[in-house]
Amino acid sequence: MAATAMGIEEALLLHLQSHAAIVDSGDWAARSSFDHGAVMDVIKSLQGSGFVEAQSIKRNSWILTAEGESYAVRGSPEFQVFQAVPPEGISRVELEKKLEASVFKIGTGKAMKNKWLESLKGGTLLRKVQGVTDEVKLQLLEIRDGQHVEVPDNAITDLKNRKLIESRTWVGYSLKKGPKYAPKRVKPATDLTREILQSGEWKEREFKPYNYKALGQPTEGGHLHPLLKVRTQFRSIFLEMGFEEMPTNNFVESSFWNFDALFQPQMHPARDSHDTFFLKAPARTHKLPEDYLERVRRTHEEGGYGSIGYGYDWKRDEAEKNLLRTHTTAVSSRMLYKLAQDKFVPKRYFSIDRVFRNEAVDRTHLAEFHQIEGLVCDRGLTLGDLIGVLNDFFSRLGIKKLRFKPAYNPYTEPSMEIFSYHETLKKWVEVGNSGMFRPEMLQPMGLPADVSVIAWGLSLERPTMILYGIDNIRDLFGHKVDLKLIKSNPICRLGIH
Ligand code: FB9
Repeated sequence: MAATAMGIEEALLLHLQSHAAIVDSGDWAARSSFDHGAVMDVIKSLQGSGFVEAQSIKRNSWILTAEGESYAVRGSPEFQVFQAVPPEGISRVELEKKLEASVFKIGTGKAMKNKWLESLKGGTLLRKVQGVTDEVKLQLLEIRDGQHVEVPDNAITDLKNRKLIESRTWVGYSLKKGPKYAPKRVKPATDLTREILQSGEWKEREFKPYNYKALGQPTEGGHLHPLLKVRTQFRSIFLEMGFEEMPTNNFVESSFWNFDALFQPQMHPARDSHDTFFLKAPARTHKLPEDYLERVRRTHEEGGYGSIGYGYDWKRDEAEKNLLRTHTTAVSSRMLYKLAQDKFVPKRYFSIDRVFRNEAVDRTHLAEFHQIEGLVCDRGLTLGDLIGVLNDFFSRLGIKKLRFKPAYNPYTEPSMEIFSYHETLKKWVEVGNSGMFRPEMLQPMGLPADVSVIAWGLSLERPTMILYGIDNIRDLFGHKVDLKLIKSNPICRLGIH
């Protein structure tokens, strides 16, 4: 009978009113036909509020396995076999037909061992005794009815080895009145309500003590994605270094600003759809600064500003093709062109935003990532200035030791890959790329001849993966992001190694 906790509590407190103790909660529950599990919960709660004092008692008991249950009902396999052997004997084949496979197999073996049956030549089975008692079934029934004390230990061992029974540790309580015992428990009030005040009940009512250490309701707040946390840190480093953020709110760009303005030739492999996402609609852009475009054409075709150019036939319609920008350097070209339109002032610019490359997806590459780019535009800047600003920038990331490896970019000469020794990974990690923008890029824009621009770039995903110990970029981006990581991850400070 499913009794409520309240019913059990009252019965239990009432019982203790007239009895010094309840020695065994299991027996008491059985006698009071309460579910022992429910009784245990009530005892725990009464113990919690001092109404009872309870000691846990353990008892090892045996319960029947499913196989044991079936034999307790239908008899042990050896007994079933014996029953199935007629006094005149029976062939194994015939006998097998009469019994379940497992019963036949186990039972025959056991019956032979018990010298209940004998096997004649030719395989006929014959009874060796008139009748047998199915001790095993009786023992199983004893155990099932909790009377395992009646079953001799060797029989218990035998039943256990035959996986017909398995041990169970039964846990119960022995309990007596507690310091706060009362025949009826009035739940202490948790709130000083208007009713309790008006009724004056507050005078005698017990109040639940305030748990000042109680943790408030967890307030579900928003969480910054690790990428955005690291972006915030890169932003503050750039701003502290006096850089201004470039507007990057245009994923769609023209080939002109993404490639041509950067003196990247129209036959460069990066400019075909294997590497770049071109747009079907709007497929082309027509708003390009005509005079500047002509200078770009001439520079690609025949050079100038000390350059021989590429000497190929530059096509306007190639430059008009729209694409998803492959680097935020496209934004840098727009900003440098704008800078060249007014009276020159030195500038420090940075950008952190998405770029798109039609690349094979693998552990560290997706078709899009966030590029971080910095550039310094001033008169007479040298490679030394670039190395200087790189050391300053990366030192603020906690990356002290840098090494530079000559590299190639269509829009910078000289160019350098940047490496830093990663203490925990115990190896040199490529942490970015850099260079000095070519005069073939800067001069057509109209920047003064003595102005040079040093620039560098890296990704946001790589440092975030390293900082958060994320091995696969797919765990960082998209629907597979592990929200727990987002919710639980601490702010991993850049610069702290
Ligand atoms: O981010 C990269 N590596 C990196 C950066 C920081 C970092 O921090 C750790 C906490 C300590 C760890 C690793 N890389 C650039 C290097 C490699 O991962 C590289 O394999 C992958 N690169 C991306 C491009 O992949 C095709 C990272 C991405 C990248 C590469 C170059 C640029 C920007 C992003 C650039 C540039 C540039 C050059 C000259 C002038 C202007 C811009």
